[in-house]
Amino acid sequence: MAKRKAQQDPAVDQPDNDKIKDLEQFMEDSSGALMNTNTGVKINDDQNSLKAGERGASLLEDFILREKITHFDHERIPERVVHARGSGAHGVFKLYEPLPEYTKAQFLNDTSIETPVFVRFSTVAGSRGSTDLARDVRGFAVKFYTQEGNFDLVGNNMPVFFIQDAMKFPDLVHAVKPEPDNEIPQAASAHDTFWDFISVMPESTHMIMWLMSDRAIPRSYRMMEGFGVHTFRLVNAEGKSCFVKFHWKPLLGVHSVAWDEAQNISGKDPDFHRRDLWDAIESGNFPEWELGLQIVPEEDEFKFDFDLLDPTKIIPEELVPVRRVGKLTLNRNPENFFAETEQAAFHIGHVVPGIDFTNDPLLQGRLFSYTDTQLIRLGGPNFQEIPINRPIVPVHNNQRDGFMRQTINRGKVSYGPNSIGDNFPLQAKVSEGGFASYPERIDARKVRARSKSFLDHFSQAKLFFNSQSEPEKNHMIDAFSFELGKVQSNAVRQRMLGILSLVDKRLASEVGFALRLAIPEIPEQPMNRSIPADADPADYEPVVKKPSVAASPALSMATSPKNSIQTRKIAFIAADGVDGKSLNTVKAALENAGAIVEVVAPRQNFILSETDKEVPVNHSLLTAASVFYDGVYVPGGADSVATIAADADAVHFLNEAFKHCKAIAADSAAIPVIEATYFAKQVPAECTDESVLLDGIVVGDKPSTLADRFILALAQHRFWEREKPRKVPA
Ligand code: HDD
Repeated sequence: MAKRKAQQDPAVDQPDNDKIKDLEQFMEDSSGALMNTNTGVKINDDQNSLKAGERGASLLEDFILREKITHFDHERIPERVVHARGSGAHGVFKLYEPLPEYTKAQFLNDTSIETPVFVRFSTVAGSRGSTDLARDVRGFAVKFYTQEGNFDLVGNNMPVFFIQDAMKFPDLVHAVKPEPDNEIPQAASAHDTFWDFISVMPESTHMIMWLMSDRAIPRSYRMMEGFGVHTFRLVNAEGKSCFVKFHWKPLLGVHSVAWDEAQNISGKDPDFHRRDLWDAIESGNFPEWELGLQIVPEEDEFKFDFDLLDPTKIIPEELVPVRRVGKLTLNRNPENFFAETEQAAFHIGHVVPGIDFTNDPLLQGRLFSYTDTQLIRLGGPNFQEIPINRPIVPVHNNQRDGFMRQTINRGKVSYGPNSIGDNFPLQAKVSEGGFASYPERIDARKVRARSKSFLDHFSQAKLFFNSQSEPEKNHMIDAFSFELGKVQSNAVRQRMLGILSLVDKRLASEVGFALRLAIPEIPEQPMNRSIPADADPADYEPVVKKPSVAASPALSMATSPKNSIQTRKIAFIAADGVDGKSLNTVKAALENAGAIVEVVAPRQNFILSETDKEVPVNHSLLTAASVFYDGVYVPGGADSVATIAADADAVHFLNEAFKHCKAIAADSAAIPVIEATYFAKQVPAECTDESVLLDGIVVGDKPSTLADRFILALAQHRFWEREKPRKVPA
């Protein structure tokens, strides 16, 4: 275990691994050093440029000024065309049990290896400086530095995609990005061009259900699932192949925030997810996911009523269970955002022996796009030599030169075959770990076409909607109403209502109600716009099927385990005169259960308890907001209670926490504070475990019992039933 060498010493040990050791040779640390130029000349004056006299013009001769300004002028590189905003972290992957029957990949067979990883989470549509809490898909890209080379699993937090063929990717991205005439709106899909495109691309219907669900506004990167999306192949040592879908299952469960809350956080802390990930790792709360595999034997390829090659389809977990095979732990923050997170280059084509591709046409197009984009973004073909991208195994081949070449290749030979260099580097036999593509049989005509097996666009959209809890369905109705409400074109709105009516009548009619638009009797046939010029529309007619599985509990976040408050953030609202016991007993109990407690007071720095003890304050009501927390507690103490009850910001804090359906607790002595809130009438007359599970409001005069009940409430995450009256003025 080694501490990071960052200037700001982390609170906990953040372990080394082989990749970290590899990175260390490139690290620079200025502590105790004298300043010098890039050519190593010590700098005597970094304050003044060289001038012809004290008040004279600067001299061209000033190589120190020129070097400094030139470097600065070139500091920026193009942001990623999609997934521009992200955050990364180092970690390790540890396998639970060998999987030789499926794959020969060493990191999926040797349980003694800890494979180093670098993970980058991202939003998709927004620019580098946009908010973390946009309604959007989240990228979940994992680079495994295996002993057989790098394997990148470049996935998302949603298991399907908008389009079936990479040919449409630039169109999709042009539609969702800010509109080109005025570059509005930033990091939002709620605008005409996006919904115009979606309304004429029925294949996007399933993905749109995910995007309008709360999955698009996660509570934390640490509380999201991840998916490889496509069906990949695994290949074992005998050359036998099976199909696989990759999953990441977060050990903290899958949780989201409310949409109103997301918009609020976007203003108050646009770095909310980035900060959350960083802080969790700095404090030793290392985020964890289990790697899950859904394995389909090759002979079962056509067993399903959807095509395994269609990236708009999931394999319901009821049909093929997810087998958890190992654990990913993120245990180290980067030293430098640009060098590591920004320069990390992921590519779906980075595979190792034992993992291979399928003919999913979206996957196939991605195989081209990722290297191509790095060439422009990172400036040339040597981006693999950037420290974060280098494999932990040495690289030997005959590729040479190019911008910014780092490697000094010895000798005369840079070609093969050769005799001067004894034919080195030699090709590796398969038995020596050489990669050989899976020899899939292909016997086909060259065509531009879409398989008929890809034309069922609605049944899994229905499956997703039907699998949601009532509050989740309501949130989706609200999300569609919001997004289409921001659309100006009634024709686009109407076409979307037509599509929604093919998914669920209630969904369509409630969104139609909000838009005050009727659902078209016969939905316009949008496919007409998204077929080739000479195609027969009948060949592209969507197939309307009943889902083979009626509902899949795994698709609902409501089924996520609710037994832990690990890393949840709780605000204690207090002022001078706080009852120390009421504060400290509950604080200790919550911290003992793994939560993080912060004291929020009218002013910064500290408050005085009833017995004049200083209690540290983390935030004032000015710098904190209820949306940064998972729950709120108001301790007793007559003076504190009187101050808080009379403080409009404190009362707003509680009202807003109530509006966002969070657990709220108060010492019985703090009832005057609750009475000042909007929800005073909803506090149960008698507080029991049952009432707490129903309402999420805890009141009590015994701090230890109160703490137990508060923990029970916090573990539920949210009490969405409260949304029904929708009358909270926060
Ligand atoms: Fe992509 C970045 C995930 C389809 C082209 N993509 C990118 C990242 C993620 C994904 C997580 C960010 C990686 C990072 O953190 O650096 N992309 C997906 C998923 C897809 C998908 C899950 C569908 C299943 N992507 C997709 C298609 C294309 C691209 C069809 C093009 C044909 N994606 C790119 C890109 C990016 C990218 C332009 C931008 C920056 C980069 O690659 O490095 O090449």
